[in-house]
Amino acid sequence: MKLIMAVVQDIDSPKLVAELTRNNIGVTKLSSTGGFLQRGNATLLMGVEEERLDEVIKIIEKICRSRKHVITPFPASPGETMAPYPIEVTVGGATVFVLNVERFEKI
Ligand code: 2BA
Ligand code: 2BA
Repeated sequence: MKLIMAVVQDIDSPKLVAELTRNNIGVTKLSSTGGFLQRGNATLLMGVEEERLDEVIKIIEKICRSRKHVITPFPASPGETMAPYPIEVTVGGATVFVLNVERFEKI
């Protein structure tokens, strides 16, 4: 068994959870925050049999889109005189980790 951890954009998560559930793939959604943008995103945990791994990755690819965000950084310190200027950041569709599961129990 494998544990897939996927960090996805909030906006894609309801559709992704629905599609995974429709395909009988167990999923748990955690609310998370990206370290760089400090904005809410979603981390999905999916425990799946190894033979369904590619199927799950394909579903994630189908639903999750990369998007550009323009952010205006705050000044680094209160005394900072330089005006912060907007920068464009591309947030990927999903950041996916696949881990081996040593033991899986439902109690
Ligand atoms: P939920 O996904 O909200 O599922 C609650 C219960 O609904 C499940 O209990 C199961 O009895 C049923 N259920 C889930 N998906 C179903 C489906 N496609 N068709 C019919 N019935 C379905 P549990 O199996 O004890 O799971 C409890 C919670 O544990 C789940 O909440 C989910 O958050 C998590 N979970 C279970 N299996 C998982 C897995 N393989 N990967 C990640 N999280 C899992
Ligand atoms: P954030 O950390 O809020 O990052 C959002 C996007 O900002 C990133 O998109 C990337 O394009 C950009 N970015 C991140 N750190 C940067 C930096 N130091 N300098 C310039 N630009 C930077 P993604 O790479 O697609 O990541 C989306 C979200 O996935 C991240 O949100 C984070 O929550 C998670 N993530 C990405 N890589 C990760 C990793 N190696 N471990 C854990 N979580 C990760």
